[in-house]
Amino acid sequence: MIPDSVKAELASLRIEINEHNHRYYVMDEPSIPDAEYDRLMNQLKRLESEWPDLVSPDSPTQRVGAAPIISFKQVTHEIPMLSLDNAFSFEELEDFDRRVRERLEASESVTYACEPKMDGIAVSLLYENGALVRAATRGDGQSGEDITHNVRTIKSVPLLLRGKDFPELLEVRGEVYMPKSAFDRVNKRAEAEGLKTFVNPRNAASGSLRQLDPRITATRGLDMYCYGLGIVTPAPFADAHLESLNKLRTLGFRVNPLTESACGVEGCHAYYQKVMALRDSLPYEIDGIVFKVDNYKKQQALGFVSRAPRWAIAHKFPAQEELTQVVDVEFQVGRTGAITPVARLTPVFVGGVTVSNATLHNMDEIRRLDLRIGDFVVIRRAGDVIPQIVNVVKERRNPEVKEVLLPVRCPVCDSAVTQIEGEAVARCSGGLYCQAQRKEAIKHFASRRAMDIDGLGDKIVDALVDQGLVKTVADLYALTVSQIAALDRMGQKSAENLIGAIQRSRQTQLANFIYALGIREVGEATARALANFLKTLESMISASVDDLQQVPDVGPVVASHIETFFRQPHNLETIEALLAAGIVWPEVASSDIDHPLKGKTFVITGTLSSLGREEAKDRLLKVGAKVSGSVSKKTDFVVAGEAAGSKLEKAQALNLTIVDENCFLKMLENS
Ligand code: JCF
Repeated sequence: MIPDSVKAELASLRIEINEHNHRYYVMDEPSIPDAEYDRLMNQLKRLESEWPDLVSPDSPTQRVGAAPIISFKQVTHEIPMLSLDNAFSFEELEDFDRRVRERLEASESVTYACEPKMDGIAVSLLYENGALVRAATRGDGQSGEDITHNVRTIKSVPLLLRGKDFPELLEVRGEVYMPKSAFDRVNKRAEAEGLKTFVNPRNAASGSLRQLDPRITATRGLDMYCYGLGIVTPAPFADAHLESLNKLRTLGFRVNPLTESACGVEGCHAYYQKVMALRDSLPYEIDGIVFKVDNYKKQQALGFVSRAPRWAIAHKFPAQEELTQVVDVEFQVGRTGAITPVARLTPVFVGGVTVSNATLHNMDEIRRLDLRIGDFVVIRRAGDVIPQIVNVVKERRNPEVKEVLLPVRCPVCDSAVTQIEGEAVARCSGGLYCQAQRKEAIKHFASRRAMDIDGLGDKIVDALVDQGLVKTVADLYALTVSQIAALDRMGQKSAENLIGAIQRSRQTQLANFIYALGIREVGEATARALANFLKTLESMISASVDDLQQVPDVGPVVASHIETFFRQPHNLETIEALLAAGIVWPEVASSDIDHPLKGKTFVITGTLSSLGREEAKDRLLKVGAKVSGSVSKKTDFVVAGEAAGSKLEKAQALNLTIVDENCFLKMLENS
């Protein structure tokens, strides 16, 4: 006999935990500390292990995944699960709206429900008397696979409906998806374990739902947004779509908060633009917008054509993935001699631009992809990130494909290519003898945050090196106006300006000079630390690896790069020539007081009115702070200027400290 007190405690614990789950996973508003939640959960687990007969599939303890199943059962959808017609342009959307109005004989604008189109897997959830009894994939629309065991592990899917006001039989449909953060985590783990990675979050969601063992699914961080109904008994549930979604919210379902109504095709178009601008900052992938005629009577009047309703359409965004062919793989030589394979592609329009090259990073990446020249590949460009090759379409490989081989000699200077055991990158051993490395070294030397030689662009550096006018960075200071004026597309005036900029660059700072030398792994922050700590160039040149490691942030690897650099006679000769050319810097102040912002990481977003972004960055680096381009949990402060955009939103989402310009200036002064 089970005591009533146990039954009562179990019931009350389950209700309480379900409530916290709902607040946390559906509403995004945690109501109690994690520790308290864990105590409730542990108490429930303890009772259930004492009274195993009382474990029910609705219990919140069952989310971690029950025992594996043997195979998937087929289920028939009482009401078919439809797909959506697509529109690929505003014109096609207008055509859709015109057809709707004609069929409805509507004289006024139609009210549409708008929502992001999730890039996931359509799933049906069936509730009997408020309890989840079945979850199924869409399949072919008529019948799909029973995936109840896996869907139970998705924390935001209610196992029991909230409240009492629900129909006896209720089928809710929606999209199960993998958030971008979960996708990154899952793939990182797969890579670390030497397993196959997923190509995109959609495939990852699909693969995770099609597991026989729900304990695996439970680790995949899946989530779900609900967007519609299937069978409902007794009907009706509501009079209109948006009203239904609101009712679903009260029953405990997650509905996309960006869902809203729009008036006519103009309203739809504005919504499309708005969400497209948000696309990259959303924590999940979407591939368009779904528009639905809101009113159910009107939906009914419009009916269906074959597999899709006439009352809904998906307006697709430009694709972020496309198929193209690798026509060649070439090797580029960087400033430090790193040899990087670059795929030359048949040009393809993807993510809003035409892409004809994609970096392959290194030979390991080529092996990982198993890529051959001539292969068809999926390339992906999301937001403003550089295009990536996601995978090779092996099915389309023809026998003529060629293997990619690492060149044994540098494609630019013919020096030997070396690869250190255990390192992914191969390098040209030519050093500054290699024209490619020389060009990159000069471009780096002249760059804004190094010697800041305004007007010495890539094309001019290429020409100066190709014509033999400049062999080392010191040669820049011997250039004459007439030599530069003689270059292609260079006028007298711009030649004079460039010579002026070169001369002006002789007044510099020790930190800029050290950074400009282009020592491996000595970035701006390290250069500044070296300057502040060692004070003079001489002490840096004579420092041992041990001395160098006394400098903050300098570890054994960087220290040995620095030492090696100063042991090369040609580097010392170049430095001597630079000093002889008149490069000077003020003595480094000996008062090295700690600024309160030292070591803090900043992200600057939007426009600042009283100082440029570069200047703001300079001033932060001077006090020992770090400046990053992207917002993350590690960011200490986000400086938000005028018209700050997605970075500000992300900072708000992460609950970071956000400061305005005034506050930022005060922080800088406060030393
Ligand atoms: O987000 C989606 N992928 C999505 C798919 C959203 C919807 O509102 C849908 C859908 C497929 C069919 N609605 C229907 C009727």
